[in-house]
Amino acid sequence: MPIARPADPVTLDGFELRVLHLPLVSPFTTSFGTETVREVIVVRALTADGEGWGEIVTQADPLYSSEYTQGAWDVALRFFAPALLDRRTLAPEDVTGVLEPFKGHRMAKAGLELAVLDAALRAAGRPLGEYLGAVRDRVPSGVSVGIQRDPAALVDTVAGYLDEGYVRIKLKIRPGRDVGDTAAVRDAFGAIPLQVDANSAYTLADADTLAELDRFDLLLIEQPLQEDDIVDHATLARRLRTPVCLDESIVSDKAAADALALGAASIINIKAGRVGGYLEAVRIHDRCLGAGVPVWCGGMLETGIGRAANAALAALPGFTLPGDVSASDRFYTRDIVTEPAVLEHGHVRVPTGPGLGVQIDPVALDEFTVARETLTR
Ligand code: SMG
Ligand code: MG
Repeated sequence: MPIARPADPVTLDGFELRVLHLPLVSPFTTSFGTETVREVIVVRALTADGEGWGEIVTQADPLYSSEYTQGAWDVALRFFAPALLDRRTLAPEDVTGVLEPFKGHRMAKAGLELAVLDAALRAAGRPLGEYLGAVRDRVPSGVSVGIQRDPAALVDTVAGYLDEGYVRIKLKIRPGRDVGDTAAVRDAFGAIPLQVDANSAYTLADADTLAELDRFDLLLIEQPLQEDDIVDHATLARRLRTPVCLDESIVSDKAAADALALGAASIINIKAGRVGGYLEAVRIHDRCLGAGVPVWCGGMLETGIGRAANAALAALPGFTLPGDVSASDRFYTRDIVTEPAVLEHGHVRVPTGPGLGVQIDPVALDEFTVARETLTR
Protein backbone atom coordinates (compact mmCIF):
# COMPACT_ATOMS: atom_id res chain seq x y z
CA MET A 1 0.00 0.00 0.00
CA PRO A 2 1.82 3.09 -1.11
CA ILE A 3 0.57 6.30 0.51
CA ALA A 4 -3.12 6.28 -0.44
CA ARG A 5 -3.64 10.01 -0.41
CA PRO A 6 -0.56 12.23 -0.83
CA ALA A 7 -0.25 15.44 1.17
CA ASP A 8 -0.68 18.93 -0.25
CA PRO A 9 2.50 20.94 -0.89
CA VAL A 10 3.80 23.47 1.64
CA THR A 11 5.52 26.78 0.99
CA LEU A 12 8.78 26.74 2.95
CA ASP A 13 10.05 29.91 4.62
CA GLY A 14 12.85 28.36 6.66
CA PHE A 15 14.18 25.70 8.99
CA GLU A 16 15.21 26.01 12.62
CA LEU A 17 17.57 23.34 13.96
CA ARG A 18 18.40 22.78 17.61
CA VAL A 19 20.75 20.41 19.38
CA LEU A 20 19.13 19.16 22.58
CA HIS A 21 20.66 17.41 25.58
CA LEU A 22 18.06 15.34 27.41
CA PRO A 23 19.21 13.56 30.58
CA LEU A 24 18.31 9.84 30.62
CA VAL A 25 16.53 8.37 33.66
CA SER A 26 19.31 5.76 33.86
CA PRO A 27 22.44 5.00 31.82
CA PHE A 28 21.78 3.00 28.63
CA THR A 29 24.56 0.49 27.83
CA THR A 30 24.86 -1.34 24.52
CA SER A 31 27.68 -3.37 22.95
CA PHE A 32 29.19 -0.09 21.73
CA GLY A 33 29.00 2.14 24.80
CA THR A 34 27.04 3.85 27.58
CA GLU A 35 24.87 6.94 27.21
CA THR A 36 23.67 9.09 30.11
CA VAL A 37 22.40 12.03 28.07
CA ARG A 38 20.52 11.82 24.79
CA GLU A 39 21.97 14.31 22.33
CA VAL A 40 19.50 14.81 19.48
CA ILE A 41 18.64 17.36 16.79
CA VAL A 42 15.12 18.80 16.58
CA VAL A 43 13.98 20.38 13.31
CA ARG A 44 11.26 22.98 12.91
CA ALA A 45 10.00 23.64 9.38
CA LEU A 46 8.61 27.17 9.01
CA THR A 47 5.95 27.39 6.30
CA ALA A 48 3.40 29.86 5.02
CA ASP A 49 0.67 27.81 6.75
CA GLY A 50 2.37 27.08 10.06
CA GLU A 51 5.16 24.93 11.44
CA GLY A 52 6.12 21.27 11.46
CA TRP A 53 8.46 19.27 13.67
CA GLY A 54 10.99 16.56 12.97
CA GLU A 55 13.82 14.82 14.79
CA ILE A 56 17.27 13.77 13.56
CA VAL A 57 18.05 10.64 15.55
CA THR A 58 21.83 10.67 15.27
CA GLN A 59 23.84 10.19 18.43
CA ALA A 60 26.78 12.29 19.64
CA ASP A 61 29.31 9.69 18.43
CA PRO A 62 29.30 7.53 15.26
CA LEU A 63 29.09 4.24 17.15
CA TYR A 64 25.66 2.87 16.14
CA SER A 65 26.13 4.03 12.53
CA SER A 66 28.47 6.38 10.66
CA GLU A 67 26.14 9.33 11.32
CA TYR A 68 26.59 11.59 14.35
CA THR A 69 25.24 14.90 15.63
CA GLN A 70 27.82 17.34 14.32
CA GLY A 71 27.94 15.62 10.93
CA ALA A 72 24.15 15.70 10.61
CA TRP A 73 24.05 19.31 11.80
CA ASP A 74 26.59 20.33 9.17
CA VAL A 75 25.10 18.42 6.24
CA ALA A 76 21.56 19.54 7.08
CA LEU A 77 22.46 23.22 7.33
CA ARG A 78 25.04 23.30 4.54
CA PHE A 79 23.28 21.18 1.89
CA PHE A 80 19.85 19.75 2.72
CA ALA A 81 17.94 22.73 4.14
CA PRO A 82 19.20 25.09 1.39
CA ALA A 83 18.24 22.58 -1.34
CA LEU A 84 14.71 22.29 0.10
CA LEU A 85 14.36 26.04 0.59
CA ASP A 86 15.45 26.54 -3.02
CA ARG A 87 12.42 24.57 -4.15
CA ARG A 88 10.27 26.81 -1.94
CA THR A 89 7.01 24.95 -2.61
CA LEU A 90 7.10 21.19 -2.29
CA ALA A 91 5.07 18.22 -1.08
CA PRO A 92 6.49 15.92 1.63
CA GLU A 93 6.73 13.17 -1.00
CA ASP A 94 9.19 15.40 -2.95
CA VAL A 95 11.75 15.72 -0.13
CA THR A 96 13.52 12.42 -0.89
CA GLY A 97 13.91 13.36 -4.56
CA VAL A 98 15.34 16.81 -3.80
CA LEU A 99 17.89 15.27 -1.39
CA GLU A 100 18.60 12.24 -3.59
CA PRO A 101 21.78 13.64 -5.25
CA PHE A 102 23.42 13.83 -1.79
CA LYS A 103 24.87 10.49 -0.71
CA GLY A 104 24.07 8.94 2.65
CA HIS A 105 23.19 10.97 5.79
CA ARG A 106 19.84 9.26 5.96
CA MET A 107 19.03 10.27 9.53
CA ALA A 108 19.51 13.92 8.63
CA LYS A 109 17.29 13.51 5.57
CA ALA A 110 14.63 11.72 7.62
CA GLY A 111 14.46 14.51 10.21
CA LEU A 112 13.90 17.16 7.55
CA GLU A 113 11.32 15.04 5.74
CA LEU A 114 9.38 14.53 8.97
CA ALA A 115 9.32 18.27 9.68
CA VAL A 116 7.92 18.99 6.19
CA LEU A 117 5.45 16.12 6.48
CA ASP A 118 4.23 17.32 9.87
CA ALA A 119 3.81 20.87 8.57
CA ALA A 120 1.82 19.67 5.54
CA LEU A 121 -0.43 17.36 7.58
CA ARG A 122 -1.02 19.90 10.36
CA ALA A 123 -2.05 22.47 7.74
CA ALA A 124 -4.47 19.95 6.23
CA GLY A 125 -5.77 18.70 9.61
CA ARG A 126 -4.73 15.12 8.81
CA PRO A 127 -3.14 12.76 11.38
CA LEU A 128 0.17 11.10 10.43
CA GLY A 129 -1.25 7.66 11.21
CA GLU A 130 -4.06 8.06 8.69
CA TYR A 131 -1.58 9.36 6.10
CA LEU A 132 0.86 6.45 6.55
CA GLY A 133 -1.89 3.81 6.50
CA ALA A 134 -2.33 2.93 10.17
CA VAL A 135 -4.92 0.25 10.92
CA ARG A 136 -4.70 0.32 14.74
CA ASP A 137 -5.32 3.00 17.32
CA ARG A 138 -2.72 1.66 19.76
CA VAL A 139 0.41 -0.45 19.42
CA PRO A 140 1.95 -3.11 21.68
CA SER A 141 4.95 -1.77 23.52
CA GLY A 142 8.26 -3.56 23.90
CA VAL A 143 11.24 -2.29 25.87
CA SER A 144 14.94 -2.40 25.09
CA VAL A 145 16.98 -3.19 28.20
CA GLY A 146 20.60 -2.06 28.31
CA ILE A 147 23.44 -4.22 29.60
CA GLN A 148 23.40 -4.08 33.41
CA ARG A 149 26.14 -4.50 36.04
CA ASP A 150 25.52 -8.25 36.29
CA PRO A 151 22.79 -10.81 35.50
CA ALA A 152 21.12 -10.28 38.91
CA ALA A 153 20.80 -6.55 38.25
CA LEU A 154 19.43 -7.37 34.80
CA VAL A 155 16.73 -9.60 36.32
CA ASP A 156 15.75 -6.77 38.69
CA THR A 157 15.54 -4.27 35.84
CA VAL A 158 13.49 -6.61 33.66
CA ALA A 159 11.13 -7.31 36.60
CA GLY A 160 10.44 -3.58 36.83
CA TYR A 161 9.54 -3.31 33.14
CA LEU A 162 7.31 -6.41 33.29
CA ASP A 163 5.53 -4.89 36.31
CA GLU A 164 4.92 -1.74 34.27
CA GLY A 165 3.25 -3.90 31.61
CA TYR A 166 5.74 -4.04 28.75
CA VAL A 167 4.70 -6.92 26.51
CA ARG A 168 8.12 -7.84 25.12
CA ILE A 169 11.65 -7.62 26.48
CA LYS A 170 14.74 -7.00 24.35
CA LEU A 171 18.11 -7.59 25.95
CA LYS A 172 21.22 -5.87 24.68
CA ILE A 173 24.07 -8.37 24.43
CA ARG A 174 27.79 -8.33 23.70
CA PRO A 175 30.52 -11.00 23.79
CA GLY A 176 30.77 -12.26 27.36
CA ARG A 177 27.33 -10.88 28.29
CA ASP A 178 25.08 -13.01 26.12
CA VAL A 179 24.22 -16.60 27.08
CA GLY A 180 24.47 -15.98 30.85
CA ASP A 181 22.33 -12.84 30.77
CA THR A 182 19.71 -14.47 28.57
CA ALA A 183 19.63 -17.60 30.73
CA ALA A 184 19.13 -15.48 33.87
CA VAL A 185 16.11 -13.71 32.37
CA ARG A 186 14.58 -16.93 30.99
CA ASP A 187 15.05 -18.68 34.33
CA ALA A 188 13.52 -15.81 36.26
CA PHE A 189 10.48 -15.11 34.06
CA GLY A 190 9.73 -18.24 32.02
CA ALA A 191 8.06 -17.96 28.63
CA ILE A 192 7.89 -14.17 28.23
CA PRO A 193 8.33 -12.76 24.68
CA LEU A 194 12.11 -12.23 24.63
CA GLN A 195 14.68 -11.18 22.03
CA VAL A 196 18.30 -9.99 21.96
CA ASP A 197 20.20 -7.23 20.12
CA ALA A 198 23.97 -7.42 19.54
CA ASN A 199 24.45 -4.13 17.66
CA SER A 200 26.99 -5.84 15.38
CA ALA A 201 29.33 -6.97 18.15
CA TYR A 202 30.08 -10.45 16.75
CA THR A 203 31.73 -12.15 13.78
CA LEU A 204 31.02 -15.47 12.08
CA ALA A 205 33.73 -16.98 14.29
CA ASP A 206 31.24 -16.56 17.19
CA ALA A 207 28.60 -18.72 15.51
CA ASP A 208 28.90 -21.50 18.13
CA THR A 209 28.26 -19.07 20.99
CA LEU A 210 25.33 -17.51 19.16
CA ALA A 211 23.91 -20.99 18.50
CA GLU A 212 23.81 -21.53 22.27
CA LEU A 213 21.08 -18.89 22.35
CA ASP A 214 18.85 -21.25 20.34
CA ARG A 215 17.81 -23.03 23.52
CA PHE A 216 16.07 -19.92 24.86
CA ASP A 217 13.36 -19.82 22.15
CA LEU A 218 13.98 -16.17 21.40
CA LEU A 219 11.70 -14.24 19.05
CA LEU A 220 14.82 -13.16 17.17
CA ILE A 221 18.46 -12.13 17.36
CA GLU A 222 19.01 -8.60 16.06
CA GLN A 223 22.07 -7.52 14.05
CA PRO A 224 24.69 -9.97 15.33
CA LEU A 225 27.30 -9.01 12.66
CA GLN A 226 28.54 -5.82 11.01
CA GLU A 227 26.34 -3.51 8.94
CA ASP A 228 27.80 -4.67 5.60
CA ASP A 229 28.10 -8.37 6.52
CA ILE A 230 25.06 -9.40 4.46
CA VAL A 231 26.54 -12.63 3.15
CA ASP A 232 27.89 -13.57 6.59
CA HIS A 233 24.44 -12.93 8.09
CA ALA A 234 23.00 -15.36 5.52
CA THR A 235 25.61 -17.95 6.51
CA LEU A 236 24.88 -17.40 10.20
CA ALA A 237 21.12 -17.57 9.66
CA ARG A 238 21.56 -21.10 8.27
CA ARG A 239 23.46 -22.09 11.43
CA LEU A 240 20.89 -20.75 13.91
CA ARG A 241 17.39 -21.82 14.83
CA THR A 242 16.76 -18.33 16.27
CA PRO A 243 15.46 -16.06 13.47
CA VAL A 244 17.98 -13.41 12.38
CA CYS A 245 16.60 -9.86 12.29
CA LEU A 246 18.54 -7.00 10.69
CA ASP A 247 18.66 -3.44 11.99
CA GLU A 248 21.86 -1.52 11.07
CA SER A 249 22.20 -3.35 7.70
CA ILE A 250 18.81 -2.21 6.40
CA VAL A 251 19.57 1.31 5.23
CA SER A 252 17.00 1.40 2.41
CA ASP A 253 14.23 -0.53 0.72
CA LYS A 254 16.84 -1.83 -1.74
CA ALA A 255 18.99 -3.10 1.13
CA ALA A 256 15.91 -4.85 2.54
CA ALA A 257 15.18 -6.48 -0.83
CA ASP A 258 18.79 -7.69 -1.12
CA ALA A 259 18.96 -9.02 2.44
CA LEU A 260 15.73 -10.96 1.99
CA ALA A 261 16.83 -12.32 -1.39
CA LEU A 262 20.07 -13.58 0.15
CA GLY A 263 18.41 -15.11 3.21
CA ALA A 264 20.36 -12.77 5.51
CA ALA A 265 17.25 -12.00 7.58
CA SER A 266 13.79 -13.42 8.13
CA ILE A 267 12.55 -10.43 10.18
CA ILE A 268 13.26 -6.73 9.72
CA ASN A 269 13.54 -3.90 12.24
CA ILE A 270 12.26 -0.73 10.56
CA LYS A 271 13.61 2.61 11.78
CA ALA A 272 12.64 5.67 9.76
CA GLY A 273 15.86 7.51 10.63
CA ARG A 274 18.14 4.69 9.50
CA VAL A 275 16.38 4.38 6.10
CA GLY A 276 16.06 8.08 5.27
CA GLY A 277 12.50 8.77 6.32
CA TYR A 278 8.99 7.55 7.11
CA LEU A 279 8.08 7.20 3.43
CA GLU A 280 10.99 4.84 2.77
CA ALA A 281 10.02 3.03 5.98
CA VAL A 282 6.53 2.48 4.54
CA ARG A 283 8.06 1.10 1.32
CA ILE A 284 10.02 -1.48 3.35
CA HIS A 285 6.87 -2.32 5.29
CA ASP A 286 4.94 -2.81 2.04
CA ARG A 287 7.63 -5.04 0.58
CA CYS A 288 7.78 -7.20 3.71
CA LEU A 289 4.00 -7.41 4.02
CA GLY A 290 3.85 -8.62 0.42
CA ALA A 291 6.58 -11.18 1.07
CA GLY A 292 5.13 -12.41 4.38
CA VAL A 293 8.18 -11.14 6.31
CA PRO A 294 7.36 -9.85 9.82
CA VAL A 295 8.56 -6.34 10.68
CA TRP A 296 8.64 -4.29 13.87
CA CYS A 297 9.35 -0.66 14.65
CA GLY A 298 12.77 0.08 16.10
CA GLY A 299 13.62 3.02 18.34
CA MET A 300 16.44 5.53 18.68
CA LEU A 301 15.57 6.90 22.13
CA GLU A 302 13.29 9.40 20.41
CA THR A 303 11.84 12.48 22.05
CA GLY A 304 8.07 12.92 21.97
CA ILE A 305 8.37 13.99 18.33
CA GLY A 306 9.88 10.78 16.94
CA ARG A 307 8.00 8.67 19.48
CA ALA A 308 4.64 9.94 18.14
CA ALA A 309 5.72 9.24 14.56
CA ASN A 310 6.96 5.76 15.48
CA ALA A 311 3.62 4.90 17.09
CA ALA A 312 1.87 5.92 13.85
CA LEU A 313 4.26 3.81 11.76
CA ALA A 314 3.97 0.80 14.06
CA ALA A 315 0.19 0.86 13.53
CA LEU A 316 0.55 -0.31 9.90
CA PRO A 317 -0.70 -3.86 9.25
CA GLY A 318 2.68 -5.52 8.63
CA PHE A 319 4.05 -4.57 12.06
CA THR A 320 3.19 -7.93 13.60
CA LEU A 321 5.84 -7.95 16.33
CA PRO A 322 5.93 -5.50 19.28
CA GLY A 323 8.30 -2.62 18.62
CA ASP A 324 10.76 -0.61 20.69
CA VAL A 325 7.96 1.92 21.06
CA SER A 326 8.06 2.45 24.80
CA ALA A 327 6.57 5.12 26.99
CA SER A 328 8.46 8.40 27.20
CA ASP A 329 9.35 7.75 30.86
CA ARG A 330 11.39 4.68 29.85
CA PHE A 331 14.11 7.22 28.95
CA TYR A 332 13.07 10.68 30.14
CA THR A 333 11.70 12.32 33.26
CA ARG A 334 10.74 15.32 31.17
CA ASP A 335 9.91 15.22 27.45
CA ILE A 336 9.64 18.12 24.99
CA VAL A 337 5.98 17.47 24.17
CA THR A 338 3.00 18.36 26.35
CA GLU A 339 1.49 14.85 26.30
CA PRO A 340 4.33 12.32 26.38
CA ALA A 341 3.54 8.72 25.38
CA VAL A 342 2.35 6.63 28.32
CA LEU A 343 1.93 2.90 28.75
CA GLU A 344 -1.68 1.70 28.93
CA HIS A 345 -2.04 -2.06 29.44
CA GLY A 346 1.22 -2.65 27.61
CA HIS A 347 0.29 -0.41 24.69
CA VAL A 348 1.03 3.09 23.45
CA ARG A 349 -1.69 5.14 21.78
CA VAL A 350 -1.37 6.31 18.18
CA PRO A 351 -1.93 10.08 18.30
CA THR A 352 -5.04 11.24 16.44
CA GLY A 353 -4.47 15.00 16.19
CA PRO A 354 -3.23 16.70 13.00
CA GLY A 355 0.30 15.81 11.91
CA LEU A 356 2.31 14.17 14.68
CA GLY A 357 -0.64 14.82 16.98
CA VAL A 358 1.57 16.14 19.79
CA GLN A 359 2.30 19.72 20.85
CA ILE A 360 5.78 20.98 21.67
CA ASP A 361 6.38 22.25 25.21
CA PRO A 362 8.34 25.45 24.43
CA VAL A 363 9.72 25.78 27.97
CA ALA A 364 11.12 22.23 27.99
CA LEU A 365 12.43 22.67 24.46
CA ASP A 366 14.36 25.81 25.46
CA GLU A 367 15.61 24.21 28.63
CA PHE A 368 17.26 21.31 26.77
CA THR A 369 18.57 23.38 23.83
CA VAL A 370 22.36 23.69 23.66
CA ALA A 371 22.69 25.03 20.09
CA ARG A 372 20.32 26.66 17.66
CA GLU A 373 20.45 27.90 14.09
CA THR A 374 17.79 29.24 11.72
CA LEU A 375 18.01 29.27 7.95
CA THR A 376 15.48 31.33 6.00
CA ARG A 377 14.99 32.03 2.32
O1 SMG B 1 14.17 3.89 21.52
O2 SMG B 1 13.61 2.21 22.75
C1 SMG B 1 14.44 2.83 22.08
C2 SMG B 1 15.83 2.27 21.96
C3 SMG B 1 15.81 0.95 21.32
O3 SMG B 1 17.68 -0.45 21.58
C4 SMG B 1 17.19 0.45 20.97
N1 SMG B 1 17.82 1.04 19.95
O4 SMG B 1 20.02 -0.96 18.00
O5 SMG B 1 17.92 -1.06 18.23
C5 SMG B 1 18.99 -0.54 18.50
C6 SMG B 1 19.10 0.61 19.47
C7 SMG B 1 19.77 1.78 18.82
C8 SMG B 1 20.07 2.89 19.74
S1 SMG B 1 21.32 2.46 20.80
C9 SMG B 1 21.91 3.83 21.53
MG1 MG C 1 19.10 -2.70 17.11
